[in-house]
Formats: sequence, C-alpha cells, structure tokens
Amino acid sequence: MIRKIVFGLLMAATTGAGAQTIELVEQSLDNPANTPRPCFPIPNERQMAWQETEFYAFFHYGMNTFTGKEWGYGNESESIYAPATLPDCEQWVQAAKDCGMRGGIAVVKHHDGFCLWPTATTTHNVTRGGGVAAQVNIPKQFAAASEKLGMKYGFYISPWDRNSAHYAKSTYVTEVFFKQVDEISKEAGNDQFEMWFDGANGGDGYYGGANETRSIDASVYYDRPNLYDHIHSLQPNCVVWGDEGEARWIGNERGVGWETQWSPNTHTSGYEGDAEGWKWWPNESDAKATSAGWFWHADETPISAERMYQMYLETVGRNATLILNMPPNRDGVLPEATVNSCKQMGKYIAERLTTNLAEGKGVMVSDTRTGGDYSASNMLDGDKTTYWATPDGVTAATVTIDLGAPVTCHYVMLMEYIRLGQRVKAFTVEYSADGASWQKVGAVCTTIGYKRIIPLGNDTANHGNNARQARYIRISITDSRACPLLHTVAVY
Ligand code: FUL
Repeated sequence: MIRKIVFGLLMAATTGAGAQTIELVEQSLDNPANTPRPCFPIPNERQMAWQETEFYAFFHYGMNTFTGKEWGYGNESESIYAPATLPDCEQWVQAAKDCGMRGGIAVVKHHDGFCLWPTATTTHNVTRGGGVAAQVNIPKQFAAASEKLGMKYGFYISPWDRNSAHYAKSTYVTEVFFKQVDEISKEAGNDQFEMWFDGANGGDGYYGGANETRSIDASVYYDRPNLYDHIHSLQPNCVVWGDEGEARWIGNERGVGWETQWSPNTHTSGYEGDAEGWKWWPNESDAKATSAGWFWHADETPISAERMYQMYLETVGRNATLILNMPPNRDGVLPEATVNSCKQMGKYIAERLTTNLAEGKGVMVSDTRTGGDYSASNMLDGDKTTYWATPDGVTAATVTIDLGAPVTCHYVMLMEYIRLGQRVKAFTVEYSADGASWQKVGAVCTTIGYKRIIPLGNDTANHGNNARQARYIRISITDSRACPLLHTVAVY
C-alpha cells in the first residue's frame, strides 16, 4: 500500500525580507518510479508558466507620450492626454507576436499617476482627457486584443504616484492603490500573467498641490504580503514582479543577462543569484527596442533586429526572460519602423532557433537513472515533461548527440527540468565533424536553468560567426547540485 503524506503546511521560504509560497508538494513513502528528489527551491506553477512566456513586450504609453517626458511630475492637466483615435492595442499585440513574443505588459499608470482606465480612485484619469480619451480603457482593450491574438497579458501599475494627495499616507495604499489593482482585474479579466511593480518609490511630486518631497519605506508601506496575496486571490496565474515578489530584475536595462544565472536566490545574492539560495526568484531583463526612452519620442529610432536578437541570446539564452519595450506614439500605434524591426526579429527566431537538428537523432549518455523512464532519448523527443536523469550521487555525466552526418550548426540549446530545481553548476560543449577531433566552445558554461543557448562560435553579436560543421555534439556536465535532469537538448 502506498501511504501518501501530503504536506499540511504551505512551505514558505524566506529571503529575510519577504516570503514566497510554494505549491503543496505531494510526498510518498514509496517511490516506485525512482523519481529524483526535488532540489529546493523549486518554482511554483505560475512561475513555471511565466518562465515559459520567455519573450514579451513592454508598452509604455500614457500622459508622457503627449508631454514628451519620461517621468511626469503629476501636475499635468488631464486635457493634455487627447488621442484623436482610440489606441490600437491589436496593432501593438500583433507586432509583439510577429516579433516572436508570447505576450505583453501594458503600462496603465506611470509615476505621474494618470490612469488609463475610468477609475473611481482618482479624477486624474482618461475620463477627463481630450479627443476620444473618455473611451480609452487600456486594461480592457489590451487584454481583449491579447486574448484575440492568443497572447498573454499583464500590466505595469506604478506604486509611486506623484499626483495623489494621499501618497505616503496610509490612505493611499488602502483607498487608492489596492483599489486600482482590483479595478484592473475587473476590467481586464483574471488571467494576467505578470504585474509589474516598479522600484521607483517616492521623491518630489505634485501630490495634490502640496508640491513637496515625500518618502516612504517601500519594504513596509505597501503592505506587500497582503497586496500580493490579494492579487493572487484575484489572479491566480499572475507573477508579481519586483521586490519581495516572484520574479526579479536582472540588474541592467541593456538586455544583457549573466552567464552564470541562478533562479535560487538569498537576500544577499547578487544579480547572478545563488546556487544555495532559499527562494526561487527567477530573472527578468527589461530593455528597450528604441533609442530614446521608455515612452515614445519624436526623434527615436528602433534598434536593429540583429541587436534584438543579440539581447534574446543574452537573456532568454541565459536563464532569464526578456521584456522588450516598444512605445506606441500619439496616434496610439507603434511606428512603422518599430514594427518592421520586430518582424525581422521574429524571422530571425524562426529561421535560426526553431528547427532542432537533433530531434529524434542518436544520443549516447554516460549514465542513466533506472526505475522509471529517464532515457537519453527524452531530451530529443520535443516533450518538456519527459527528461533524462542520472542516478542519485552522479553529478558529472556526458551526453553525446550524433546528427548522422556533418551539418552546419550554430547553437546548442539546453533546458533543465526545473520543476525539480535548478541543478547544473558547470558543463562544457564540444563539437566534432568526425568523432575523432573535438573543438571546445569558449563560452562560460556554468548554469543552465530553464534555458541556455550556447553559440558554437561564442559570438552573440554575429550569427554567421557561429557556423560550424558538426556531426557530433558532446555536452559534459562536470558539476551539479544533485543528479542533473535535462528535458531538452536542441541543436540549431
Ligand atoms: C523604471 C521606471 O522608472 C521607468 O520610467 C520605466 O518605467 C522602467 C521600466 O522602470 O524603473
């Protein structure tokens, strides 16, 4: 008889500053399939779904689009926001989809406090704008466009509010901010995948006419534990981004991830995370697809699709997600030049990182776990739920793929089965045309995590420089926190 013990408690892992709720882990005294023990911390379900979104858009649009500022002071007259036609959210989302993205996050309130939906919490909102402003409801319109195009949606709502007279008082949190979060859920529906809480909190502002500097202690002011619980009660699939949340900043806004990148973190971890970290706090990289600012500016130009692609390799390819900002203009659309760069980027992903030359090909491994199906072919079956594993205690192992004949390859892509934790600490990648002479790739090969892409020429800036003739690819895991588990190896 299998006696099952279900944890009666929600396990909480603390960072010292806050707590993370982990899904209930079902445990059994028997282990008939010899399933590897989880190597804690592990992601919760919504973090898994969030991670799989991989690459998504940021849309900064609002009062600043019309003033040309990046940070409004909060005293801007509502009439300045005067769109002649409704913002075309479907055009935004389509551009994101064509870029190879799986979702997007729209700003619905920036630090200036102007709300892009008809809120009851403040008069500083679209209903008092000019043109067709009164019909604007970004939470609703953006969510509807995303659902129509099969894309995920989320929102950025600035905790700092330079317009509100309540800011820095307790009434702001209870009467304004919590209620705004509720209203967005009401407008957008309950399937948000991420809510973005900016780290900019307090400073000078209008504050209802006080025109002064107000500061708060963000670690206690927003009542984050209750706020986040409240969000999850409304939005069970919504990862909260930011301090004490469920996803974190990567440490720069240039789209450059760290080559060593752990999702486990401790309170004192640097941006690379920490193999021994207590909290699953995965990495998100926010970067801009245009030259000027987060908001649209008349003199902006889009970055090239090659640069976007480099960012992708250096973030998604380094165990992070990439949120790339594309600002809509005063007509409520993305400029044509931005759309074109995005389309080209989408083509690059489709052409360069989609056809797995290793799928269904031969694979040899040094070690395979017994007692269940942990065979090497699981890495090449295109199924993320099956994985290869070594026996307990075996933390070094090799995987050799035989493509059948020498072919031109550019990248090796690896994915750990992170549902049971991030494990690999060091590995090497080699390639060979004949199985006799081997070349080692010069990249820093430490962590893998959710996804790692290794360019064979170690060049993230120039795709062509990575072309290599190879029949065999050998991955040697040399160190791991516990037996390694890989669910996918791809060769492109
Ligand atoms: C920053 C903000 O202050 C910027 O204006 C922008 O919204 C960026 C994504 O985050 O912290």
